[in-house]
Amino acid sequence: MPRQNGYHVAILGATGAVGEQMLKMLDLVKFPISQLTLLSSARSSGKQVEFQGNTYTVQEAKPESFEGVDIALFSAGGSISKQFAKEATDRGAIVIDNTSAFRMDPDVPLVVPEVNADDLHNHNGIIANPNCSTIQMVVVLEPLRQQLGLQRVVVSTYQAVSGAGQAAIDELTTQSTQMLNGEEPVANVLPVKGADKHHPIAFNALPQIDVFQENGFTFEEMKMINETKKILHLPLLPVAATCVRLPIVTGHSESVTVHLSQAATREQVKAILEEGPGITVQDQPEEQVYPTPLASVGHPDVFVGRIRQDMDDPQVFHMWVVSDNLLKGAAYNSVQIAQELIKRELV
Ligand code: NAP
Ligand code: 3JN
Repeated sequence: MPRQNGYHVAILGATGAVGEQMLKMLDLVKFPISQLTLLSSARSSGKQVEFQGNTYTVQEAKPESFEGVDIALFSAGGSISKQFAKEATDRGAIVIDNTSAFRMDPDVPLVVPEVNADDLHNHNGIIANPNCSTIQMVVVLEPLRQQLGLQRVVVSTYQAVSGAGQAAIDELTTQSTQMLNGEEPVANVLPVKGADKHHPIAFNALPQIDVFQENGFTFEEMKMINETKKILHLPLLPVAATCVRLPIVTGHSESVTVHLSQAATREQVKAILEEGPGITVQDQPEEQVYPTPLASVGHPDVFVGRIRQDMDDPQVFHMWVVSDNLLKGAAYNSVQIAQELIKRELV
């Protein structure tokens, strides 16, 4: 039975781009909250945050901060998750972690509720929320996997700067003004915080998200490849990804090419996607109806359009997949996981 008086929820990283949206999503779904604890670094400690008519004071995260917490939503970066996850679970909290710290750990379920909610039953205190680019793609792949089978996936992403946090949003704004004023853009954050060299993102496209691996793929690309296989329970599925950052504030877009296990028609694929949970099909190209990142902002769904059969292979389909990276890609997916835990009496 869900608890009548609700749950003690903590947000670690409450003052960040994702943390802010977590609060909005908890409010949107009317999450049953008995107590709310907002945590950050010492920098934001003491900051006041409004939620559902009450004012909360953000506190610096400490191990004791998780005393009595039922559900801890983590979104402060991988090293902070590693520092605090055990502190939280030892105190009885279930951690829903938005970072890559535990995603590929075989003991940690990696969950997109529309795809693999049953994996939640295997949790040992920590549940991982996948990378935003992975989430919106697997929501679309799963109904195709179920009905037509998957043989291969090739994706190119067009990612917004909010995926790289508040500092990247600020950098795009500042650089855009600088360039429109004819000044030299100052780059400090992208493509990777703390790198030796930075590139301007304003009026640009950066074919690097996160750090390069020895195989020439970036870590973001490897996250998409490895996480997709884990979530779909298809360890041998060939997946190739190219991840690109664009000067868009919010809304990730993806050009996805899916090789199905059998031939299908465009109408069949469209009908399957229209029935898919969490998907909104926007596909009337003759009327200029297709998803765009700007229109996706503030909506929890994954949008799909431009569905086309390949010119040479009737088993291959191309499509355009868009979602608000801070919502379904991060905050909303985490809150959905928390709702599923309650529904399945796992908390
Ligand atoms: P952000 O805007 O930079 O916010 C970072 C948050 O973490 C702030 O609340 C910050 O608090 C807090 N923080 C930083 N250092 C901390 C520390 N030592 N102890 C406690 N809190 C600390 O970043 P964001 O975009 O919200 O992303 C945060 C993390 O979420 C990322 O690093 C990533 O791991 C994950 N993320 C996941 C996805 C996804 O694809 N699912 C998407 C985006 C982000 P202060 O205000 O005190 O600095
Ligand atoms: O860049 C994006 O659009 C998504 C970025 C997500 C991100 C940013 C910093 C660290 C992650 C993530 O969730 O994969 C991480 C991380 O935890 O590795």
